[in-house]
Amino acid sequence: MTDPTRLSTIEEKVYSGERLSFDDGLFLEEHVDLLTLGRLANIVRERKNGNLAFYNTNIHLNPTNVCVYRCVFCAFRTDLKNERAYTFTDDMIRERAREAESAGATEIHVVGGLHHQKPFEWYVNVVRVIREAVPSLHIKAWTGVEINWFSFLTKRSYKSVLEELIEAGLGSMPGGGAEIFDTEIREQICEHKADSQSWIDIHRAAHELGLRTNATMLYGHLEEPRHRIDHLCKLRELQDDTGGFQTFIPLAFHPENTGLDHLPKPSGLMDLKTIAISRLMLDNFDHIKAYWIMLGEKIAQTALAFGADDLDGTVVHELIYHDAGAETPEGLTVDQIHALIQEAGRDPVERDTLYRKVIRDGTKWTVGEPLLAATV
Ligand code: V47
Ligand code: SF4
Repeated sequence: MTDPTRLSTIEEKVYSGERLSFDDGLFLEEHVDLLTLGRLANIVRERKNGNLAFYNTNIHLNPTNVCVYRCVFCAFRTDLKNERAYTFTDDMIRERAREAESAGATEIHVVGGLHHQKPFEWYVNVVRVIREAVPSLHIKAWTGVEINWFSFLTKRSYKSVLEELIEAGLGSMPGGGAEIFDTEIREQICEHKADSQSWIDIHRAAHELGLRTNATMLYGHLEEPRHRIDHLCKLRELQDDTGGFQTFIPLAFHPENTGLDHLPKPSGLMDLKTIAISRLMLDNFDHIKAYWIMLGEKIAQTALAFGADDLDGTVVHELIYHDAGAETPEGLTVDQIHALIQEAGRDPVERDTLYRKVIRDGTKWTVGEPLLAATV
């Protein structure tokens, strides 16, 4: 049963902008109903971002699905010799970048598998080819897991690998690969890939080089509430040190075609609860993203009242979740995104990767000043 005194202490903290503890987070997970969570998260969401709801016009590129790792939650990866295996050529990469340009995209989001036979130079080249084909496109590429792999391949430091990628045109890093930081759960779902400390060290190194990055958390598989709260506290600690994270994206697990396909998909209630608790715990993150591709348009739209202020974008050519059974369309148009946001009573703002307002004039676009979230 909910302890009313405990809840009112937490409410007081939220009203006054005081940080919630690990135990507060666990209490919210285990004892507080969804509508109370939503009401509290909405206070923080509106304090930071008012009535704005952001989206981004972007395109995805997953240049290969061949991967040396075998994360049990992944339906995207394949073996080198499998008939599903593919690897993009330079021409295919160029074509995708030009397609992004003609669709008016401001960002290309690049992640993929860790190919058994491709050296670090191949990954640098992916960035360089995009940069040369369409210099105006912001390249958000390679997760912490990929940077860890590059460092392993080259025997060079994270910093040195990142510097070379920045030189080739890397603009920021996506938040993938964080999964769940708890060691026991991580060993069960992705035993061999970068461990939690490496993921954290890589994002720290990126922030120190001036790169902005995102952070994610994969939920709804084997983890328990305490693992989710632990994950959020660790991200909050790093953000205290560097301030380099832009957005947090809770990723709902899609079991279809994975080694965990006996598990049910997280419920809508769990999706909204996780968004709300993330908003409440991550007091030093400006933005919480409801990634509509994974949540579906209906939950993503509702999430705008439960702590989220961003829907990601008009995401086309997304494979990772569609391979794992996502039934959402591969892309939404700007009109569709606007309609979703406006129906939720929010004001749509197109942002670029670095949260600057995008100003469009026919087929041309420029960016304005950064849309700064209020600090609590
Ligand atoms: O790290 C893989 C997840 C992530 C499944 O930074 C799965 O803006 C659910 O991080 N069910 C990669 N999730 C994608 C990612 C991302 C997505 C959108 C925006 C941003 C951003 C980052 O996808 C992986 C893993 O956690 N994933 N398989 C699955 N079956
Ligand atoms: Fe490979 Fe990434 Fe899939 Fe893990 S989640 S198997 S690292 S593609």
